[in-house]
Amino acid sequence: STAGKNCGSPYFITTPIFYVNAAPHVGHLFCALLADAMARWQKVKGRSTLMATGTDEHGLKIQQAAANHGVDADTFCDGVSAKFKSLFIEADIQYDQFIRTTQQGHIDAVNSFWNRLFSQGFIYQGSYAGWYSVSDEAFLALEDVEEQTRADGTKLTISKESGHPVTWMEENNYMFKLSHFQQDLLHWLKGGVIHPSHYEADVRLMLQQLPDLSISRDSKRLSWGIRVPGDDSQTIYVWLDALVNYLTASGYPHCDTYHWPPDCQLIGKDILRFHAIYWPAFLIAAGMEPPRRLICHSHWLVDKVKMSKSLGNVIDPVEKINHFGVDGFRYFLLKEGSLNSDGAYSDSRVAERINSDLANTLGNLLGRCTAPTVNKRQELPPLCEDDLFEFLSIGEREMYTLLYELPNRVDSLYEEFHFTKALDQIFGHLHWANSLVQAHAPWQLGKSVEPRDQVHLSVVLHVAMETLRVCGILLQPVIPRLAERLLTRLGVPRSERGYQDAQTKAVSGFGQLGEKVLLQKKVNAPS
Ligand code: ME8
Repeated sequence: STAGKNCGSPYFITTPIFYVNAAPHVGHLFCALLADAMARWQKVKGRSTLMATGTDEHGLKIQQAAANHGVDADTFCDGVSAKFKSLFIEADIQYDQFIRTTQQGHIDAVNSFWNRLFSQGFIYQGSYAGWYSVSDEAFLALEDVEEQTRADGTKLTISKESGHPVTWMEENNYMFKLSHFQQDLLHWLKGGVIHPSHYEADVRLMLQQLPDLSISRDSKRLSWGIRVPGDDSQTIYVWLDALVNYLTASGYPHCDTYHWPPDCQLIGKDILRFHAIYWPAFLIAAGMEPPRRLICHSHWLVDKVKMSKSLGNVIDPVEKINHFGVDGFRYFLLKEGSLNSDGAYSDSRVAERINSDLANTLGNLLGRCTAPTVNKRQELPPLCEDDLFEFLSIGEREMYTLLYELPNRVDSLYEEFHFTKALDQIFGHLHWANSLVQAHAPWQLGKSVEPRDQVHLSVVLHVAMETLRVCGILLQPVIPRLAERLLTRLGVPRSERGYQDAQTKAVSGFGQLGEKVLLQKKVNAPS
């Protein structure tokens, strides 16, 4: 386990900053949720965190979106950025920094970073001719585009990767000596920084052709952005501007002690090239360390195509949270979303997961162990180890012992963002505890006046409630409100909800149970 290491420096984790061309959808929430759950897990392990997110507000894509809405870019960005913030509040995303690329602190960081690249000799004036995708804000090589014939017979050139239309551009602008960094990037990759590792092969392929990169546009075409320091006629390429947000979040350039590099940068697989090539190359050029880990996740699909703002096939996360509840929706996304394969979104799947896991398995178990008819003294009954041998089978005793190793197993999985597998492990124990209760029928034992039956009852309740306590601690990053209600009902003090508490037996019990709660009510898919 990594608990307790690096207590001094915060765990620094970032999400991409999201374009404000349209309101947030489930894909954006998913990425922020992965970061939030990881940051919360670090806190459970006793480490402080710096979790940064934000909005990407400059560039042609936003300039055009504002124009289409008939409002000025400032007003437009304020409106959509606020929607991301309020989604994060609704979804209990606890960020420490929310960077907007239009804020002065970020503009200062970009200026300083540009000057640093320039003074190191990695920026020169040149000319660029090639394809550009406004939707991806990306330059594309000839082999990355193809011609498409539309239904009406007209022809259109599109990006092979994203399918978005591209336009030809020819301009004088500033170039970055990207070609210079092939060896440095290969060296960085050798450290196994890209997770899951199969994405590394994609990066190596991209590295085979590494032309210099245009990093500015004529201000007459791109006016919505940060001007090149000392040359107002050119505006900084939006990806250079946007990537620097991670430095802004760290305190750069004002603070001498900014935290660098990030421990973990989360991205969707759609923006791998920018984060695995341009970004580390910029940093190395500036004499700074590239990120320690780049975690790449897959996409949410709707009817088999990527959920995306430009396609308009998006699921509104605020609407879903209002319907399903915040914890239920968080649980579904972390249980069914993955780094490796695209996830299919469906309302009925969300309802199914909530009902079967949170209401039936978790909620029922709590109800059964805390019902006043069964748990008459409303406490964690004390346990004498010898009684375990008396009343539980070998298999049952083994499973109970494994409970205190569960935190370690879950830690290894959480650390790799394998939330699905970690939740499977946790719910494996909760299922088992339900079947233990079923098999020993405490409601029968509760009716008996025999002392032996009373001891038997204590053993079963103790083991089932310990399972709930340990699982409740481990579930805090995923379903924070529900875990809070569960642990409070169990009478677990706030100061005893950390990683180490989950690894050790509750010796003297939790004292008195808290007030009765309905943990999770059943839900229906919206019709
Ligand atoms: O690319 N499923 O912003 P963006 C899962 N501003 N995740 C998805 C998704 C989907 N269908 N769609 C988007 C940009 N995402 C740039 C980033 S960073 C310096 C600049 C998530 O608004 C995913 O994490 O297009 C993706 O990488 C991110 O949102 C990009 O959002």
